[in-house]
Amino acid sequence: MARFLEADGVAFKPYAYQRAALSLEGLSEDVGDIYKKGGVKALLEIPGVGKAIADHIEEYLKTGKIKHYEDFKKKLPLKLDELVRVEGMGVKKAKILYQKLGVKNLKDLEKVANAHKVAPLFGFGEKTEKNILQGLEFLKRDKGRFPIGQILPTARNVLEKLKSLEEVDQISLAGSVRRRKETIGDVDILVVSKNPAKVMDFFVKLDGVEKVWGKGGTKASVRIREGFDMDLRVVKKESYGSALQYFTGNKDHNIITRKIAISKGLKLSEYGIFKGKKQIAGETEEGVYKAIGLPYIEPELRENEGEIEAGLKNELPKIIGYKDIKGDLHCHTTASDGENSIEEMVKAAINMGYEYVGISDHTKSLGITHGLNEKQLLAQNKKIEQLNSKFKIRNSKFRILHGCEVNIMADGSLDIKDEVLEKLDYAIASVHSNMKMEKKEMTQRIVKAMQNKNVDIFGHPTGRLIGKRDEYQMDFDKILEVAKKTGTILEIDSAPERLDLNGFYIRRAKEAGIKMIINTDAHQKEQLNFMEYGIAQARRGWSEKEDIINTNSVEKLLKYFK
Ligand code: DGT
Ligand code: CA
Ligand code: CA
Ligand code: ZN
Repeated sequence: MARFLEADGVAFKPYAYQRAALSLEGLSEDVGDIYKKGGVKALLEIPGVGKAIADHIEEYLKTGKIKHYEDFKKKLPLKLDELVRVEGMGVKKAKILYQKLGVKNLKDLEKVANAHKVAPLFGFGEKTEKNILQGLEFLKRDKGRFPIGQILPTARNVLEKLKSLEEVDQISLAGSVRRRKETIGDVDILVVSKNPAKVMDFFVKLDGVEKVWGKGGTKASVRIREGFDMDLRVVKKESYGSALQYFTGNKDHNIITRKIAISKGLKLSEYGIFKGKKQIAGETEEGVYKAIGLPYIEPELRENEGEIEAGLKNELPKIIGYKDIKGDLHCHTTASDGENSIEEMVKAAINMGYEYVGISDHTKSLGITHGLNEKQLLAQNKKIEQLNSKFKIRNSKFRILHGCEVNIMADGSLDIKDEVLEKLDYAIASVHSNMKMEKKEMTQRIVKAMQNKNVDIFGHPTGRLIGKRDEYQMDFDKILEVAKKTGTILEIDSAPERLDLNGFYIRRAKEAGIKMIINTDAHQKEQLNFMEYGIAQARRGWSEKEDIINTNSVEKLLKYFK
């Protein structure tokens, strides 16, 4: 709806629909259940959902359709969702390409761009055409994989449903989801049951299953409504550990563990570890690793990136735990493009069990987010001071920190004056514009920002958007060197489409002795829950608690800032 309204040039409404969509995505409860319990009135309590949108939701839940939306689709028969996935292709461009060249989908777009028909159009040009072709290339490369943030909630949902079955004795996610890889091909689930047939039947008939690719005695594979596949395997109790080890992977990790078993005169398979015909391990994963002389290896480390060698030498890191984080320092509020007030974000942070939260709205040069100027930042600072004094009066140790997400301009300067940044507890500096600079220029730009004594954190350092936009060109080694020299903290942004830094870069940063912070970049209170995705990347990057500064108390945390 947001896209169609935008294509029609309607003001404000597209934004309202987008906010509502974000809000619905972030719900922990199914919107159908909310409606069943409380009707339209309950829908209206969802942040960002007003009367018109609530009515649309009701219409959809009742009829499976929204007439307004169907009308739009008839008027503009485009695969808009698909087309706007191409970086640089907005809704308005898509509409023009449809009207002038009849472009309806990605295939058409590729055809006209290759035929050089896009550049001559008014408002397009050579550069846009080139960007479109690049964007199309990118999409092809990423085909068929989903960001983990899109997968994990649904996978857990299915897991819960299966768990409710009496016939399910043990259950776990396996495969790349269990390893918390940033993108997932398909979801693997492993079950122990004495009645596999019953579990299989239940699985293929789950609400949301659209296609059954196959169903055998102990294995079934389905496509679900969200567009991805799920594999379910049922094993016997005595094989659960070895099957879990096998189906968690990754493949290369498995190949090495098998080789080690062979070198010890053993055979490792998904059924267990065998000495001749006798099974000596396999009921638990710990037992499997132990039998081949290894300590337990956390799933996030199982990528054959040195974890087996480290395990053999007993030098595996003690990676950060999912409960080690004490606060979130990248939070947007209604002051810029966030969905919730400071008070609401604070309340949600307290509910997460945090000791502190940092408010970091966008700054002025990012117009579309209503970024704050100096005056507004100072006013916000006052407000936060007042809120903090209330905590003190109530004898609460909870603390609100005040920062901002300041823009790094093309020349490396910041869009907020130093004398104002100085007054805040911290500043995150991020690149949000001019992302197609040459490597040398971009590196210089970031280096200059990190050298500013008011820049404490470098936000979402590589700028990539999963499946949408490549990282910008920069010399990461140089960035690490300057981060070290200037004491700049690198951010691990947990937003599922960012995961930036990712495990690969995190490990390099750790090895360079750089401290990091895991933030969510939340634009609404529910998104504080993204934290686990960032922690997962930190774990995949071999980070320990000491590497991540927001595992500390607020006093110690503040010492890391310049
Ligand atoms: P994905 O689904 O592409 O995100 O990645 P995975 O790792 O979940 O891969 P998937 O679903 O094809 O297989 C699940 C696990 O099963 C995989 O991590 C390791 C194991 N596996 C699959 N094929 C093989 C194989 O040919 N050899 C060995 N040793 N293990 C395999
Ligand atoms: Ca998989
Ligand atoms: Ca699979
Ligand atoms: Zn940002």
